Amino acid sequence: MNVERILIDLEKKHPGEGEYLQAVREVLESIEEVYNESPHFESAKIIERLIEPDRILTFKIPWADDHGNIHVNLGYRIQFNNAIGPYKGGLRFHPSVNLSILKFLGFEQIFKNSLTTLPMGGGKGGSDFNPKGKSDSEIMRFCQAFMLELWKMIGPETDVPAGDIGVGGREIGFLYGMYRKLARENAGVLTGKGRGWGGSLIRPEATGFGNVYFAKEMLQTKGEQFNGKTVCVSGFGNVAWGATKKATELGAKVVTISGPDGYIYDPEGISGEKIEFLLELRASNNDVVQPYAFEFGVEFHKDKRPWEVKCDIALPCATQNELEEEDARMLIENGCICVSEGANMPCTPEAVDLFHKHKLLFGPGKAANAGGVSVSGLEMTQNSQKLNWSREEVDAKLHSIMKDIHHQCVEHGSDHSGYVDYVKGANIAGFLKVANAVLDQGIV
Ligand code: NDP
Ligand code: 2IT
Repeated sequence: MNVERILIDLEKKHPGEGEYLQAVREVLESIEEVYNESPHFESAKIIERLIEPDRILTFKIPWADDHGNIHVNLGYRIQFNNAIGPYKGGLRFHPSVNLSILKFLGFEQIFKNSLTTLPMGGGKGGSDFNPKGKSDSEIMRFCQAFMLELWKMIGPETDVPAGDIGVGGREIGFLYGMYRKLARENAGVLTGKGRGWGGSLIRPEATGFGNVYFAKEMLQTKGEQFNGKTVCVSGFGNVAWGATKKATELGAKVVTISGPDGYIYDPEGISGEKIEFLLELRASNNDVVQPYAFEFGVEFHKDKRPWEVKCDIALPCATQNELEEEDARMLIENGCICVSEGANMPCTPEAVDLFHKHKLLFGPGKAANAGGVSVSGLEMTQNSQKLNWSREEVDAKLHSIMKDIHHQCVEHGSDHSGYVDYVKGANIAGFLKVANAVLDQGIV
C-alpha cells in the first residue's frame, strides 16, 4: 500500500473533504505495516473497498417553524460498511454538518464498532439543522420530517441510528414515534430510546463512563488511578456529563467544562448537584456554559479552551479538532499524564504527535469513546430478546468491553520499550477484524 498515492487519489475524488481525509490518513498510516505483511489484502483491494462508503443518501427536509415560516435543511445517512453487522452509528444535528464531517465519523465508526466485540457495522448521519433556540414543537416537527425520508433506509437488522451532537433522548423519541407510525412496527431500529419503550439503562451515561473506564485501564499500566487526580473536561453535553460523573465517583476532581462561549473553572470540583446542572444547561438549547459560573460563583473564561488549566488527566468531550498543538504543549508543560478522547477526533494530528513524543497515555476516540455505541449494541440485544437488563448488568458488560478494547490496543500497539501507541493499536485491531470479514465474504 502506498499511503500518499491513495490519499492523493482520494482527495482528487473528494476535494475539500478535510476531516474525512484526516481520518483516513490516520488509519492508513497506522495499518500500513500490517497491511503490507499480508499480500492478500492488497490483491483483494481491501483499502479501496473500505475507504468509500457503501452508499450515501442525501435528502431535503422542509419543515415549518412556530410562526409558519418554512425552512429547508439537508439530511444525510452514510452507510459505510456492514461486513460484521448492520450499519450502526449516530445522527448529528449541527449547523456545521456536511459530507466531510459525516464521512469522517462514519469511517471511524467502522473500526470503533469492530473494537467493541459486538456485531455492528459502521454508519453515520445527520443534518445541518441548528437546534439552538428552537422550541420543543419545532424540534419535533423537524425530527418527524427527517424520519419521513430516513425510514426507508433503516431497520433493526439493516441500519440502526442513534444520537450524537444535538440528538439526545428527546430527539430519539420524536424520531422513533414517526418511524413506528410509518413502518407500522415496534422494532429496535434506533438506540438511545427511553427506558419505558425499549431503551437500555446506562445508555445516556455510557460514552462518558466508558471513556473513564478506558482511561482507568491506561492509568493502571503506570500504577496510577483517578483517585486524587485533577481532571479537565471540555464540552458540556451528554459525553462530558457522563465522564464528569464517573471521574468524580472514582475520587477525582473535575475542574472545568466548556462550551462554544468559553470554559468555566471550578477549583472545588464539579460534583453532586453541579453535575446535574450540566443536563439543565444542555437542555436549555442555548449552548452556553457561562450560566454555570453565575449559578455557582466560579470563574468563566470567555472564548478560551480549558487546556491552559493545570491537570493530571484531560478528557476532551466536545467536538473534532478542539485540542490543537499549542493546547497539547500547555497540557504537557503542566504535568498532564493522560488524555482520553470522549469526543470523536478532538485532538489534531499535531497534538497527538506531541503526546506520543512525550510518552503520554493517549486514548483515541475510536477506542476511548466506544462505550456509547457498545451500550447501543447491548440495547439492540435486549430489544431482540424482548428483555430489560438491570443497571448493574449493563454497567458490568460495559466495563468488561472497555477492558477488552484496552487489551486489544495493548496487543497491537506496544513497542519494544513497552510504550503503547493506542492509536496504532486501535486502528490495527479494528481493521483486522473488518478486513478479514470482507475477505471471507467475497467480492460484494
Ligand atoms: P451534545 O450535543 O450532548 O453536546 C456537545 C456539546 O459540545 C454541545 O453543547 C456543543 O455546542 C458543544 N461544543 C461544540 N463545539 C464545542 C467547542 N469547540 N468547545 C466546547 N463545546 C463545544 O453531544 P455529545 O456529548 O453527544 O457529543 C460530544 C462528542 O462526543 C462528539 O464528538 C460526539 O461525536 C462524541 N460521541 C458521542 C457519543 C454519544 O453517544 N452521544 C458516543 C461517542 C462519541 P454547539 O452545539 O453550540 O457547538
Ligand atoms: O460516535 C458514536 O459512537 C456515537 N455517536 C454513538 C453511536 C451509536 O450508535 O450509539
